[in-house]
Amino acid sequence: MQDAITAVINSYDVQGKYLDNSAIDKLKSFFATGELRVRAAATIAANASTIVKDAAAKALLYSDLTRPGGNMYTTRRYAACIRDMDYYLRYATYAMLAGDTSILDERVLNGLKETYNSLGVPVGATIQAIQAMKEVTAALVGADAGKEMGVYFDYISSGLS
Ligand SMILES: CCC1=C(C)/C(=C/C2=NC(=C\c3[nH]c(/C=C4\NC(=O)[C@H](C)[C@H]4CC)c(C)c3CCC(=O)O)/C(CCC(=O)O)=C2C)NC1=O
Repeated sequence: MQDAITAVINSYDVQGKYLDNSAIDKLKSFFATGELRVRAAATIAANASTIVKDAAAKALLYSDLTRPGGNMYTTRRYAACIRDMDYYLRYATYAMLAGDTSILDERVLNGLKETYNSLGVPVGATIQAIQAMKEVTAALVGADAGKEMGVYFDYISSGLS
């Protein structure tokens, strides 16, 4: 896993260079948003189950998915879906704190699409659920932190599509 700082350092280290202005600007903007990121992570942690529940209600419930034949039908599959949404929220929050997407590649997206395809989990509906979490989260943490979280919800969505 990388963060915004190690990402900059690694890329300059392989070139054997000191940080230039563009690297310094990247670090400055990461540090300047540090307080915002930590506060957003705390708010999300305190409201995680509400975020997942509200997003599921918005995007998934009372659709064909929850009726017989749908991928969320039966308590086991319903619970697996809600659990997956919680994974996406938790890992998007880690990535937002780190200011880097590498944790999403390594721990979430690696092999996920293949798993979903083999189990018949609908990717389109999953992306809608992730986008609903993006909206619900932004309403909770405010526009600036919401935009920051949006980067990582979108990264998961495009990794799935
Ligand atoms: C931390 C990283 C991580 C992720 C992301 C993850 C996802 C993940 N979701 C799974 C299943 C599943 N995922 C869903 C999800 C859904 N079905 C729908 O219709 C909805 C659109 C959607 C919820 C938004 C369902 C229903 C299953 C069970 C499918 C089945 O067994 O038939 C499985 C198969 C194994 C299992 O059931 O636990 C994995 C590996 N596991 C991990 O360790």
